[in-house]
Amino acid sequence: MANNQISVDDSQIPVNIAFSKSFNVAVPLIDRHLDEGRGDKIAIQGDFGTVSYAQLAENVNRCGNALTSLGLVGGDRVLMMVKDCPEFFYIFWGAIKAGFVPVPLNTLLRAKDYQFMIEDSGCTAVIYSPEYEGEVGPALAAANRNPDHVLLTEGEGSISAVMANASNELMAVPATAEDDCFWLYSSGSTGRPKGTVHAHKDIPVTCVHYAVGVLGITEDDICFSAAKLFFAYGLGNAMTFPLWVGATAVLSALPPSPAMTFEVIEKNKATLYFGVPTLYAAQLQAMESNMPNLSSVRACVSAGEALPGDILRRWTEKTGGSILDGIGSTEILHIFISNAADDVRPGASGRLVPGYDAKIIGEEDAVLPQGESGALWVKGGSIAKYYWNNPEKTASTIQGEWINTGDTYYQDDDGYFVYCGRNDDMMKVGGIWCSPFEIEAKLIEHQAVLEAAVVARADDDELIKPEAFIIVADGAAGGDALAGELLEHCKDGLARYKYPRWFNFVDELPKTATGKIQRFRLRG
Ligand code: 3UK
Repeated sequence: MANNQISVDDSQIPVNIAFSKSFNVAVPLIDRHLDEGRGDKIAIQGDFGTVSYAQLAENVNRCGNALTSLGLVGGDRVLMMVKDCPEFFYIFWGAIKAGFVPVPLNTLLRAKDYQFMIEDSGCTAVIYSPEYEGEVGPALAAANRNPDHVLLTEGEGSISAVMANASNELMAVPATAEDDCFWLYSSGSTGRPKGTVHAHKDIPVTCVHYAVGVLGITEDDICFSAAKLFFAYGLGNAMTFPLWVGATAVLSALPPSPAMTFEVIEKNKATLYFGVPTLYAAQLQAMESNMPNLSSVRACVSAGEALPGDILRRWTEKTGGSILDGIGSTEILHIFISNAADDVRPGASGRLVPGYDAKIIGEEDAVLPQGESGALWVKGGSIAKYYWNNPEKTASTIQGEWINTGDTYYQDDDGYFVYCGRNDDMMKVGGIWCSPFEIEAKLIEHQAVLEAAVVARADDDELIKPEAFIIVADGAAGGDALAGELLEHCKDGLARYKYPRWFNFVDELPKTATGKIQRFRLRG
């Protein structure tokens, strides 16, 4: 292979990957395509037009040089609050190629969240799309440290302006496959989000194991992900996977909706489509009045939360196609248990993706026999190295080659893995983490609320949403009026998917002797 950076042992594809001693992942994912004659091929397309592999490589070099010219040094973190657009690619890969560590952040977050990440990461640079000024500006103003460089993605003084004056040539900074490469923040049930540190090699490992091994991705594919690039899911779907094989990524900065996804798929003739269960449910509903032409799509993928068997059944009825549900995580970077085109089990996450290993653990660390449910631990080459600034969490989650997913699973008689829920109180809403503690804290801010508990409840489509149980303060009255007020209160201060969908006013909340709310007793 060009650049002699990575070789795949083809006797054991897709399991064993050997990395050369010096390995900067920007070389096989960006530069290799020029050596392989793909310069004129479209790497990225969308409303902004097209970007060829040659243009991509040039802009990555310009961006790497621009960051260096600002004075960044090796290992410096570059926080990114960037919408899905070509600049996301330039900044992410420019940073990696020049020896810096990009940290894409969820663009749906609020100022408080960004403030924490600016402080926690010790970042040198913050780069953001102008759309997010309303949350990023106050976060920067409130933070207890000032990153040296704060730049917009476009306009005067932006990273694009610095890039315009930078050289379009750059040699990749030497690195090893195991070196820190990029971070993603992952949310926990209590406390703060955790900077999840990934190595250079983790990207090719997910590409080989899942994208090639399960999806059979080739350079003829056109990849469209409704999940944005800042999620590990979207980052693979619409960036690293197509860049691995020289395929085309389709980007849209619009919020995902049935209309938007149908239009993008039809217009771009997407061949691989990546969604989340809530969106598949909404698409099914929209199909009642407007049936899209999905004939270009050869595989639909779902991840982020469990895909209810009924949604899959209705999707097949309506479209004639299937949906491949698979479970992935930020820590393992992408999908490690999945259904496959020729092997779909509705209501199950599927089988191990070749290259990964799993065990289900019960009391006292015993490995449980097939059929019994317990904690799912996974082993594989793409697992995060550690959590930034958080040795305790690293030690309890990552043990040797194994990582605790935090999920409860069992393996059925036929070997399929079946999801049973989280081992903590966290919930996924539309595929995005939601902490009950965060919503409770917001509710308690309201003067009419004495105590609050938030739990996960399944809606009519078997999809999880937050439900609130409230004890009102003296002098306040529960009811529709207060519920409406609390709804606005939550929408005002929390990321927009985090508000409770149901409010219950109660006289007491179930608690342990030590006063801990027993959320499991509130679940319906
Ligand atoms: C849950 C699922 C049942 C599960 C992700 C694809 O979701 C991703 O990463 P996150 O870190 O969350 C991980 C957790 O989400 N989950 C994800 N997929 C499924 N539960 N069925 C599923 N199919 O609790 C897991 O531990 O946000 C998904 C690729 C990369 C990813 N990072």
